[in-house]
Amino acid sequence: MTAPVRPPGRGGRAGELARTAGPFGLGQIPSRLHPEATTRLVCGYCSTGCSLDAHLRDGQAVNLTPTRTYPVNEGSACPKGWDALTPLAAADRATTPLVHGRPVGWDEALGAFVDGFGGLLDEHGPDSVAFLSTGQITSEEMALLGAVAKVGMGFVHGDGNTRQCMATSVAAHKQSYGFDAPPYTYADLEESDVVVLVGSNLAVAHPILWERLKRNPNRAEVVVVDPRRTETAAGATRHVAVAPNGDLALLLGLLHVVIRDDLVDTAFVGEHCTGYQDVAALARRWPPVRAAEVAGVTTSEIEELAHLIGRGRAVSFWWTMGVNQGHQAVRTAQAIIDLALVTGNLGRPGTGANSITGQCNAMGSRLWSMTASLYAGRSFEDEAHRQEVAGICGWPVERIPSRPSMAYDQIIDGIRSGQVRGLWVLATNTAHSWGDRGELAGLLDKLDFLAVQDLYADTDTAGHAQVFLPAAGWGEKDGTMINSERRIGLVKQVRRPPGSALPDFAILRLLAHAWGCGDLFDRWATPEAVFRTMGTLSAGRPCDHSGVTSYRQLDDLGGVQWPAPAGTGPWEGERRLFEDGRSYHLDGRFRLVAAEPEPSPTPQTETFPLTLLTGRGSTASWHTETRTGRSPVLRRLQPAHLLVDLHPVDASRLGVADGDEVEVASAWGSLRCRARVGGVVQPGHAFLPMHDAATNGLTHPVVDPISRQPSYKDTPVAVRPIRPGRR
Ligand SMILES: Nc1nc2c(c(=O)[nH]1)N[C@H]1C(S)=C(S)[C@@H](COP(=O)(O)OP(=O)(O)OC[C@H]3O[C@@H](n4cnc5c(=O)[nH]c(N)nc54)[C@H](O)[C@@H]3O)O[C@H]1N2
Ligand SMILES: Nc1nc2c(c(=O)[nH]1)N[C@H]1C(S)=C(S)[C@@H](COP(=O)(O)OP(=O)(O)OC[C@H]3O[C@@H](n4cnc5c(=O)[nH]c(N)nc54)[C@H](O)[C@@H]3O)O[C@H]1N2
Ligand code: SF4
Ligand SMILES: [Mo]
Repeated sequence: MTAPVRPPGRGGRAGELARTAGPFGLGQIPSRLHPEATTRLVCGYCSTGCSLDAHLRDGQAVNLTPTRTYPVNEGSACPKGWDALTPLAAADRATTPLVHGRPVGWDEALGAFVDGFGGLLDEHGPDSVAFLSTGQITSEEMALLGAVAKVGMGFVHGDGNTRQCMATSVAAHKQSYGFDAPPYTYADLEESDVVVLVGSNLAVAHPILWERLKRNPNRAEVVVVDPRRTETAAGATRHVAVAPNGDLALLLGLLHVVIRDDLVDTAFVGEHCTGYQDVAALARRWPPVRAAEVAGVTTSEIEELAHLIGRGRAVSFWWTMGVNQGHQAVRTAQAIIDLALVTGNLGRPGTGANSITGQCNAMGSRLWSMTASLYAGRSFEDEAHRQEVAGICGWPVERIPSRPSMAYDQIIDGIRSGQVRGLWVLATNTAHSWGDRGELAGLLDKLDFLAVQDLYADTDTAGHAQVFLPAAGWGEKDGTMINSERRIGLVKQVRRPPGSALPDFAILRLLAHAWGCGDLFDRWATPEAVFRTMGTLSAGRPCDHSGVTSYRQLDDLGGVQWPAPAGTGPWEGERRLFEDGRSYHLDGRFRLVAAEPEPSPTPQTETFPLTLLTGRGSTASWHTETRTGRSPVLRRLQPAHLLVDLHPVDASRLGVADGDEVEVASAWGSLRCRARVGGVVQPGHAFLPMHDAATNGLTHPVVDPISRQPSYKDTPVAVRPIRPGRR
């Protein structure tokens, strides 16, 4: 265990710093607004990573259009991208630091931060503090946050909203592929003849990827596995309306038929995989009749889909939150990987077991955020890994924690138990997006110290903070982000942040100096300097991008997919992993992993007979709506009210008509909204978008035991009509 770090002079320099250096901090974060009339930058919402052209007047972006020549989006963007400047220009942007809600200068806010966390560390040790970060700042900011918090200040615990989002894929990839490495390139969507989307509402959540799939010239079969008849399912050639959390049984049934009917690519399995016998033995116990019953589908759906997959020339599998947010999520993701491996669908154009990420820089957070792992997919527990990082960064090795962080849910548990007393929340809106938010609000108030760093001071989470630090947003700072297909793209400052708001990068540097540990990060003076260090840290790792040494080079290339090691290249076009059939495990083989399906830990009851699914509601809504909710255009593209989807059979049984006001209740809370009655959900199910804060008043904190990712798609609820006058 690393002893709490107490740098000499902590707290002593905040005032001095503010007096001598001003809010921009040490003069090292100059405004870098671009002189040319148009410049391009990747979008700051979803993980597709579209490029947008920013059109500038007097150095400030006044308009955005999709970049025509960028390999990702080729001239398209969704409404969020087109309108991304509006939330930045909102009149209610946070422009000044706050201490207990009172506007203060940076020096006072920095001092309060140092006193708050410093006091807790001194008195209660490193297990009393934690940070929660994000997939929505630049990789350089993530790297600096981890460094300042853990190496500089002595934090051990820090996790991200990516735990709610990507932890399952990370765990599945690591075990199956040997590294957290989504293997695909977007062109695979266009090159498959069978595309299987599991728990992914691509048309809403990744609309530009949906557009690319629609360009597939092979008359591809598009199969959507989703309990709901989503926009994506409606636009597919087949919809398999699986039961919630029924995917693992379905996948075992598919494997059963593939094995039974000799559709296994025995050469691929023999040369490149281990674990086949165990998986086959398990799959043999799941004949279609058994699988169909648990998965809530018909045996002929299983038989037909298995043959489609087994006979396909190039089959690609794609999954997102319908898989990742389940109670057996990692094993389900791995069953998808198994199916791809067993049928030899990896490493060729149009194939792959492909997890799509969510946030613009979720992929960056997986490599650089210093939360679940040490830089570039290293491990905190590995002495050699710590030595490597310490050597490259010039840090005393003992300052790097030698034990892993608590996961998000464990940090919340820690607050409940009184162990965690101080929390630093950066670019995530915990009080809205975490399950069982009714309890969470109380827990945030229980903290001795809460610091929040955001664009807006009125978020659900910021409302609980003692110290609020106003951040610059996407478009107001430089750095890089990594999209779902591993493409490192550039974001640029095309607007000045309002008031005294600062890029997170600058805030972190100010905090480090105020703390007294700034000297450790002397070499990390600019985002580009950090990017170069990241390149060095990545060298020799699967994510090696040491060949890209400047932002200019990245810009000229139109983004680069990792790996891009020094001495290789050029890296034009689209590239996939595993073309040589070798995994990142030492033996070069892919691991087939499987487990028996287990019943949901939160089954329906007589009191709560419906299954509530939650997820993305519209292309124009982003998560907790702090950004998209500030755009009049995007608001007009969203439903005017919170709507719960119900099937007509349930609606008529409950006496609810379309548009009626209803109460939705679970064991964790209740909300009021309007009913939308139609054929989107199956009988026995309900759906609510996560964009309204009330939704997570209903959900529970059950997590997958391996990834600790919450199961947000399976809450037992009851719905009842609210009759006017009878409340
Ligand atoms: N417009 C918009 N786009 C976004 C976002 C946003 O907030 N708004 N967020 C981004 C982020 S961070 C993420 S992670 C992605 C998420 O992207 P998606 O994962 O595509 O979105 P979700 O709606 O969360 O969930 C996908 C589907 O899972 C289904 N589902 C529920 N339970 C199950 C199940 O047991 N099995 C199966 N097979 N399916 C199930 C739901 O019905 C839903 O249609 O979207 C990204 N893109
Ligand atoms: N019930 C249910 N709950 C869910 C989900 C679900 O499907 N169902 N999905 C989960 C998933 S996949 C995700 S990813 C999470 C998302 O949950 P959150 O991360 O809580 O959602 P966001 O609204 O994206 O919050 C990001 C915050 O960062 C701020 N911000 C934006 N840019 C910057 C920046 O550059 N710097 C700083 N300092 N702040 C910035 C924004 O204003 C906003 O307050 O929700 C999870 N919660
Ligand atoms: S699809 Fe995603 S990356 Fe592309 S413009 Fe829309 S939000 Fe931005
Ligand atoms: Mo996400």
